[in-house]
Amino acid sequence: MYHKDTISAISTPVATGAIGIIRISGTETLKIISRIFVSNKFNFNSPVSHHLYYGTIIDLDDKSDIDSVLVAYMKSPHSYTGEDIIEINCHSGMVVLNKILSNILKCGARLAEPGEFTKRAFLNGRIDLTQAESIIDIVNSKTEASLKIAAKHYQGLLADKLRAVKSDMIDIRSLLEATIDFSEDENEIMSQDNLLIKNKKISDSIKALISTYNEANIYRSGIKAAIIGKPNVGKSSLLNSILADNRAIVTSLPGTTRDTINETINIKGIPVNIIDTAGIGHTSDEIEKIGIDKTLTMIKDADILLLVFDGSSELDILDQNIIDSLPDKKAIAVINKSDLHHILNNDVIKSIHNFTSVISVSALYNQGIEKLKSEIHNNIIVTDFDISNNILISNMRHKTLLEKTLKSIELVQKALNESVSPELIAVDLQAALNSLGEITGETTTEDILNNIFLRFCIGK
Ligand SMILES: Nc1nc2c(ncn2[C@@H]2O[C@H](COP(=O)(O)OP(=O)(O)OP(=O)(O)O)[C@@H](O)[C@H]2O)c(=O)[nH]1
Ligand SMILES: [Mg+2]
Repeated sequence: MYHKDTISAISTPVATGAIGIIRISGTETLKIISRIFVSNKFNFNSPVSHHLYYGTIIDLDDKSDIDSVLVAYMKSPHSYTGEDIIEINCHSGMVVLNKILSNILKCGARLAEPGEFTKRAFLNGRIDLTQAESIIDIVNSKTEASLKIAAKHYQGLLADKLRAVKSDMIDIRSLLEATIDFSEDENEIMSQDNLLIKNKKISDSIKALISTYNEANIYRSGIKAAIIGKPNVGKSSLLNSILADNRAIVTSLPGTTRDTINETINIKGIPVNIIDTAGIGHTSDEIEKIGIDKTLTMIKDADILLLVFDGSSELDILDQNIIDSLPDKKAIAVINKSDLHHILNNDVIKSIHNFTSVISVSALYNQGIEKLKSEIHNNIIVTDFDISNNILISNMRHKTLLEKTLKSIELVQKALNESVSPELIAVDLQAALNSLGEITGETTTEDILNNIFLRFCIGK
């Protein structure tokens, strides 16, 4: 339900900073600001929209000054929410922000729920649901690539694409209706072919979008790469070398790393969480045993494994045991210590397990690290979509609904091929239209909408 009351919230982090912003949105916005804002230029009855006004926010009770501020007014419907909006730019500090907000609330505004400004923008038709969801992705973007994907959604390009698909579906519906009305029409066979072609075009477009999900989601959510291996092969040194930072303790003693250590880096646009783990081996040490248990969990959770070997020594039973227990997932063999005399045979490593690649590095001298990063990227990104020129699907909700739409469209295809009655085909077509509409928010239920907007922060 859309309660048209006036809402307010602090839209910037409640912390010390140069500027903090408090938003007010709703029909009472001007009435509220007129009670606490003193300014020479601001005409409280009809201020100029999209202008900044300098003045002072005063305390409602004792009329004392709270802060010198700049107030921006955005008149309905040309505002973020589509309602009258005031944004107060004040000095940022916990006390000042909260004091201004509490005065606004005293004047009759209600504290906004998380995402409520954006929800109103959606409910007032300023943006569709894919645009609203993209805002969370923009805020959470970890790399430029994920930002690019989200920014395109915010521009409404995904919604445009879905609208085009919808328009083709509506064409089919019209043709079906015509067939129902004029079933004796001699052009019936012609239109049947036409329908099949149009329907195929729809399913191709949906399939193309779905096919981008895995990679787009990798750019959005990132991947986990676990560095594993027996003790002392140089796992922590490798982590430090990849991060170009002395993050993990390195010693010449086996069993140095007890707990997992992880840091996220950007590898060609992918946020990769690199996890250093305790070496897997025989130990009677209680702490080391717990560390090894954690390593085994990390192996399960990781998207890709970097199995490190010491290239300056023979493969031994500890290495072999780890290889034997590798789960069925992507694993790169990293032959470390390439600066020392090479003893381990890389061809043997290649032959004993289906590694995606075998790379020689020297973690100590930072050699082969760029090649290893490229290899991680190549193993994760298979198609390498052109992010700048394509609309990619990175949201699970969108993917699930596209798959649902596709199922209905395939039923339409089957029914058309079997010359089922147009009335029945129309039922599957309507199901497809409904699923598609759920993505953009046209047919989304209130519960789902609430769930989506609750993921926003307060003030957004
Ligand atoms: N020469 C040489 N020594 C290395 C290289 N990488 C690591 N080392 C040395 O190998 C020893 C063990 O390194 P670590 O990085 O602590 O090894 P680890 O696999 O994390 O060991 P644990 O945490 O005990 O399992 C240290 O003395 C490192 O300096 C390398 O590329 N070349
Ligand atoms: Mg270590």
